[in-house]
Amino acid sequence: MEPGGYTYDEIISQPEAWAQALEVVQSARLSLESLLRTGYDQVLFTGCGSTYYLSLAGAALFQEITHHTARAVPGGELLLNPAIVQQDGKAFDKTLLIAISRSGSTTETVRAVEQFKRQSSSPVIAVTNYPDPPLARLADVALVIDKGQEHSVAQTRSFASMYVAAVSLAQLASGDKHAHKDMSLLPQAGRKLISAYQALAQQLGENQTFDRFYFLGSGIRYGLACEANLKMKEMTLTHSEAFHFLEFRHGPMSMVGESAVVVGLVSQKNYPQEMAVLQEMEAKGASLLTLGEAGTMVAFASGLEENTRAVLYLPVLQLVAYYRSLAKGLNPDQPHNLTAVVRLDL
Ligand code: F1P
Repeated sequence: MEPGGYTYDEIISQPEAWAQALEVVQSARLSLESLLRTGYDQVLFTGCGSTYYLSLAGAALFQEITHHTARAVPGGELLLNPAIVQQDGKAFDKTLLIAISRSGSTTETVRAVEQFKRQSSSPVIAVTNYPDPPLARLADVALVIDKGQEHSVAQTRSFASMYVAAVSLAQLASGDKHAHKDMSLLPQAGRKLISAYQALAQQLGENQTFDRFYFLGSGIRYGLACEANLKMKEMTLTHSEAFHFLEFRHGPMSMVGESAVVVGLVSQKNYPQEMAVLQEMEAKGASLLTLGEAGTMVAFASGLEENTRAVLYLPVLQLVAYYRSLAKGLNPDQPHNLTAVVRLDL
């Protein structure tokens, strides 16, 4: 396979994996609903690397639409510092754990779930792309999206498929019966988006005058900004960082100049405030890439709700990192220093 061949195929084919994610949640609906009815005080999302960022995005969305307390914690922190997420000193009596892992084998995530199950009889839902490894077997309900499986180390199709499953799960928990119909329009919106903006992603990705990227995202989009940032780091070895929109003014914008790209994962809800930050950065010399439903350089025009369509921020940003990686003579299929799964002797 030529350098980047796997990564390109995985990015372009991801709408099929989104569709399977929706089917998987639908077919597990009854068992999920009975777990969601068990009555819990908090939902904990956990994962590592990309799947920790997925946990950040999933927890924010879950809390916003169900009004239940939902938090994200890295697998390694849940394992080594569980007290930071335990309630009133009790173990996890009234906690629902949602463990996310492409491989289902990452040591910290698996060990953290094993420890959680030793400490409480609370339920565990796994979201993964591989059915056999430990995680799926440890869970009360395992949501397995095998079309998200990848050869590449950096997660693209896998992440997006698990994210769509997490959104669908949150919609189920909110009791919103209509959301599934809306979400079934996502794969087509994704295919349309990729063909409409692939050239723009290539043009930006291949522009070597840029040496730093900042990804701004707030609310349910912050975790996605962190993931887009990790793609840029993993695939292109570029200095990059993710921030909440308004946080960027409080110091980090000191780094902005002609060689910077500021990427905005713009919402409809706070469009004026978010665009104001981006316009200020453009005045300081930065180049912009704005993504959102409308009034942005990449416009989804999906007609979907804000909470339903956020996966649409990912494909173009994955492609920007892919094209930049190739332009720098790197191989996005095999990022420097990385392996597909981190296995530790803990
Ligand atoms: C987690 C992870 C990935 C990262 C790299 C190493 O894997 O940290 O997020 O990109 O591939 O592993 P997983 O638990 O989601 O399989």
